[in-house]
Formats: sequence, C-alpha cells, structure tokens
Amino acid sequence: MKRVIKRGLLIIFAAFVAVACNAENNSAVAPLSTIEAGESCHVCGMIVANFPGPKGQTAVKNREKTLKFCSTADLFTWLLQPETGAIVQQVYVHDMGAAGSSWEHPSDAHYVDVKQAWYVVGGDQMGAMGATLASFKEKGAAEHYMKQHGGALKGYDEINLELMANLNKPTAHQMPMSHGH
Ligand code: CU1
Ligand code: ZN
Repeated sequence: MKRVIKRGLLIIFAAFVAVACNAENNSAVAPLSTIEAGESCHVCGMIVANFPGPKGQTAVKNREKTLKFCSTADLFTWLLQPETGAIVQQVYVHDMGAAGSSWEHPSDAHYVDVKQAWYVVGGDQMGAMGATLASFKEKGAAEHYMKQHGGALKGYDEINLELMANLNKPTAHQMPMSHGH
C-alpha cells in the first residue's frame, strides 16, 4: 500500500518537472560548444564550418564531446533513427532569426532546442547537403523567411523519416521539361 502511494507521488513529481523544463526551454540557448574550424559532421564527415545554412549539435550519453552536424538535414536524419533515442540528451539547432545571423554565417551564439524550434521545409536556400530545414526560435521569423524563400512551416512533431527522404526530390515545377520526339 505504502509503495503504491510512493510511486504515485513519484509520477506526479516527474510530470511537474517535465512541465517546468518545457517552460524553461522556450527561449534561445547558448551552444553546448561552439563550432571549431576543423570539426566534421557526425553523419557525413564534411567540415561543418565550411558550409552555409543552419547546423545542429547534440550531447549524447557517455560521450564528453558534443556531436556536430553540417546541416539540420543531417541532424534530423541521425535524430530520427530508432537507436538514437536511447543515447540522445540535449539537441540544439541554429536560430536563423537571431540578430547577426545570415544564411551564409549563422550566428554560433544563438541556438534553440530542437523541439521548440519552427522549421521551414522546402525553401529555396540550400544547406551543406542540399535541401534543408531552416530553423527558427520565433514562429514569426519562420513565417517571414517563408514569404521570401518559399517552403512550408513545420513543428518538430511533423518532421519524420518520410519527410526527410523527400527533401531532395524535385517538386513538379523543378522537374526538367521532357521534350517529346
Ligand atoms: Cu555533408
Ligand atoms: Zn553532414
């Protein structure tokens, strides 16, 4: 009997902590560690700092070094793998709406939690691996970007492996015209 009550209290406490953390996450964050000149992407091995567009970084269990990703595209490809869930801790993406950020040089001082960010998918600006997800802390900044660069607004929960697989597929209007003989 006593044990049941204890467990009930624990669950309530855990729920409370989860809510409190969520509220705190709803703001820009500093990087876990800044992107160093020669650092390579955990997925593809490209030098992260050499490419335009938003990048990602993550802390994983039992590993001292922060993993870096050349693009939000590579970050999500890694993040959405079933085995990643067991080891992943904090995951941050660049806030492309931050002051001092440009597509060519996102500010490495301004990140946002991957689950709190807004994403523009299918815009006309390319990241390190081609089509990518433009990440923003503010929904308004994402909408503003969308007006200039096209694409669709997505929340974290809408990004899945199917969306990632279709990222670099040409849409109908980009397909080369077929010339009949
Ligand atoms: Cu790459
Ligand atoms: Zn990469």
